[in-house]
Amino acid sequence: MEWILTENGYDSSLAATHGNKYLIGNGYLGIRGALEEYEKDQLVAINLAGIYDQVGDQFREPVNAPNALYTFCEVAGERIGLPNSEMVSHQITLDFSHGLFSRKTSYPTKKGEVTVESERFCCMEQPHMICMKYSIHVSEAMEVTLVSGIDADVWDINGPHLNKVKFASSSKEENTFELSVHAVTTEKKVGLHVQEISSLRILEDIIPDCLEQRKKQQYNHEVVKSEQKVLNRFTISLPANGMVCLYKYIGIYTEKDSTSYEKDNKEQLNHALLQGYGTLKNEHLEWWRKCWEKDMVVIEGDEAAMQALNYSLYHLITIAPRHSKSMSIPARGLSGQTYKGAVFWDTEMFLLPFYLYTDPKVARSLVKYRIDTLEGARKKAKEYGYLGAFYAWESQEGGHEACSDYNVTDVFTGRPMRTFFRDKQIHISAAVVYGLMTYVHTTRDYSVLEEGGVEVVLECAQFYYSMLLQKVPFGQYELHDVVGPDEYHERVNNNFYTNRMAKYTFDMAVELIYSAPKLSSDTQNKIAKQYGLSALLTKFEEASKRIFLKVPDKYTKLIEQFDGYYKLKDTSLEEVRSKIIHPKEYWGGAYGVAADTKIIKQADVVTALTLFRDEYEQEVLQKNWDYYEPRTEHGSSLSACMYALLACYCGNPDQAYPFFLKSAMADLKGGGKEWAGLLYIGGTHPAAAGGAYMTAVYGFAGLSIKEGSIAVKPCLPSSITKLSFSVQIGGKKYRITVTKEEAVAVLI
Ligand code: IFM
Repeated sequence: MEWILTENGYDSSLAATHGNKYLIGNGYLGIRGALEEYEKDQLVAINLAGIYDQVGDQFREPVNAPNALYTFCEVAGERIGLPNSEMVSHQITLDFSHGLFSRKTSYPTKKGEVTVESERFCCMEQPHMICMKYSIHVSEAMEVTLVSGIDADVWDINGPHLNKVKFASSSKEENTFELSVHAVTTEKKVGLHVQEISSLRILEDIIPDCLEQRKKQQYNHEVVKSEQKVLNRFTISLPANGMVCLYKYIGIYTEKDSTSYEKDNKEQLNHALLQGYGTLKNEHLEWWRKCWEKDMVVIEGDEAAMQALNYSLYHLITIAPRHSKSMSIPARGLSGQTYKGAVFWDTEMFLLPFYLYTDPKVARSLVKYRIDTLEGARKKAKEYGYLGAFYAWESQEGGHEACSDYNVTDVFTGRPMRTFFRDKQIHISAAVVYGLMTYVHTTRDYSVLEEGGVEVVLECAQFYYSMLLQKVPFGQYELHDVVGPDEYHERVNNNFYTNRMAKYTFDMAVELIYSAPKLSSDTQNKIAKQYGLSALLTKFEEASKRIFLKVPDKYTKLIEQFDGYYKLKDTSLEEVRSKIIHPKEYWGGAYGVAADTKIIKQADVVTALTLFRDEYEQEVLQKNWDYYEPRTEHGSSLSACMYALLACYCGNPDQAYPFFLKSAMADLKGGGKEWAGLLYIGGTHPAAAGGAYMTAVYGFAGLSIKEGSIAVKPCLPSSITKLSFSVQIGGKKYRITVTKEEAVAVLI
């Protein structure tokens, strides 16, 4: 099985898009699909997971490591490379079945044709390692200079983050060279070490059938250092049809990885050199082969859907924090610094299922991240005058809230706009509980509850309890002044989704209090001491019963998104779009084009109905789908999959299909919103990828788990004749096979 994405020809305006689409990564780092000669203007990034830095009062964001892939060539003293040189052909390729990026570019020069080829991969087994092969082939005899090293002048949105940059260089044995850079971040002075060992090979006369001739390697070598770069320059006289090839082994470590990080880095590279490029590549390919054997979703009858879905899974696999026991995934994966590298509700509500079913250790790490950041959530609740835990809307390491009160810049005035994502999107805490309890119910790994999970649930329930308002005439509990998933309507009362998720949180807290006797005596004592459990139980049971949930209208079967939604202007999406003055203007906020209309940003009521479908008649699900879909902009990549899922739950897989494809193709096709006001929000879309997976598994295969037993029910769209995949549930592995007529789950 081989899945290859290819782009022929060159268009410099696509550098940002290709950076995302051709991304490779291994969870520790992500490398944008940028060319080796690119510099920061072309958004080159080796984005590091979980290392954040703030410069002055700018947004805090993840750090991009010095770029050790930096390589180009010179002919007759002239630099050759894109975007500046004329070329005869150019191709980039992502083999996403094996996590391999490659490129091939031919340039006409005065001396003859020069062809540059490269291949790179991030080692999956050794997350600190990147390998690259770079070659220059010449058609005629000529002198070429291959320049390669480390560029510390990296792309930052709110940088620069790298300080005290120190370079070192040395020659190892024959034809092998070492370069390194050490830098520290601005805010927390975290040390970062990037090292490369490169090995040069000159191949002459490479006409087919000739054996590689390893003659004495003839070249001049010098090291050039500038303030921001350290480079090896190799000047070689190549005969016609000659080729020079550089193998680079790149290691990246930070002080957060180990106390002896520089030493560890050196050691892994020395070992890599002994193994050699071929061995490392084979190990890498084997890792992917095994991974697909386990995780591929096989779709018969619809090749495009199969490719798009597995491309989405490729992205989820490349950003999984397998190297950590407590780490989550940013909303834009490891594709750069957009959205401040922050973790949103995307993780729990959209990404988690894929990891739960394919790699529960990763799912545990995502859940543990929330447990370990409870302190940050407690602080945030206190800051707003509430009890319990209010998780960060945009969470960085330690639960640090990265979302500012002025998160968007107005395109018209250039002034910061007051936004309410940070203080009003309270549904985030319920998402954390949803993720944690889904993990527990699916894996039956109760150890996370012992390790702080119980506190997370109780504190989130406390938070909602402390926010409840009691309506005098009816005694119902309400949640006012919130922002639901539809961010275009701010500060609303009784958002249906939010209230339902708060109720869910109370229910989970009640469930845990009742099952407390099953926990270890240490945990029981700890929580009994910290919380008056019986008083909490009474409060939460009461809250769950009395929280106000809008009910479907008797005649229309519709559920109002929030109080007063029906009074808004009922206009069309086209009409709202026609009011836009600036292509990057923000649709929400005080003056947003959607704010006074019924046009919503993303699935809201539909998300709630998807999650709690069993509580409603099918007619309610369908009527709400029909009502809200034409009023949804799908301005967030999280939206389409919820419509796809609900359509499946209504028994309409063909209605679901285009929404499924939209999610699965979010990064293949691009075209998503790249700007919110003047804030760049481009990058990859893991939540859409996770949503596509959810649609296949929960929607088309109808997988559900109730009290530990699994059920499947076929709901395939016309184009798909058969669907099969494996899942791990409760420590057991199942192979699910779905045809139009039947769905079966077999224990494997
Ligand atoms: O979490 C989402 C939010 O719901 C809509 N805007 C983008 C965020 C990150 O994906």
